Amino acid sequence: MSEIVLHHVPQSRSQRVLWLLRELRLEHEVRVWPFDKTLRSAEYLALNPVGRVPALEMDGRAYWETGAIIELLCERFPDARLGRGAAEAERADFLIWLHFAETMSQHAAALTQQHLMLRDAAMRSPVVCKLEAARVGKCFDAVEMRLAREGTTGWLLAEFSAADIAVAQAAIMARRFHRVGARGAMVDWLARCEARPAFPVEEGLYDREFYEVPA
Ligand SMILES: N[C@@H](CCC(=O)N[C@@H](CS)C(=O)NCC(=O)O)C(=O)O
Repeated sequence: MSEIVLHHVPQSRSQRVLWLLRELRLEHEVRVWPFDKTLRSAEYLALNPVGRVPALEMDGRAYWETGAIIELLCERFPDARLGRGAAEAERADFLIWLHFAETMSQHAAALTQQHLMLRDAAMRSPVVCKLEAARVGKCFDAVEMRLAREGTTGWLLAEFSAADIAVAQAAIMARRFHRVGARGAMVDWLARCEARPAFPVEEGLYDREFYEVPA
């Protein structure tokens, strides 16, 4: 058995950790969980006490929270240069963008709940869907501004890093609810991210490319 085990739901935030493990070329096992109450089973709560993915088993213990797992993996395997250490000039930007992924994901998660989890249309709120989708758009604007900055190399930092992994995966979830549209630098960056050999192409959670705000 592999010493690193990722507990995963395809197309969810745990896709970020899977992508990072692949970029780091670490041997790992993936255990896929259904996106349902199974995540609240005693077996799973022992890995993540709030019953969310990802959870990562490593060093004989379980870690949770995507941002924390990404930081830990980058620090544990620094040769890959996917993180930025405390003494590095890019440290602050690395942390800001890595954790900004969660800001974007919160909107994508709210929209996923509205469009996919609330199966009865009467339970959905068009107002919430519209507001959350608009907030995704503001997040996309911030990414576009960063990627189109002067002297850009086409990545969030000077070179590809785990910040690109985190934000790109969040954007890949979020673009099902707000189109990236004419944000040209972001379109090119997403294409570059998805073309990386380590990018895990997945299906499972979403059944549509795009979810319109319900009428
Ligand atoms: N901040 C947490 C959020 C984890 C999270 O909410 N993951 C979602 C999938 S993207 C989940 O497991 N949802 C299941 C649920 O809410 O029941 C992290 O980044 O790990």
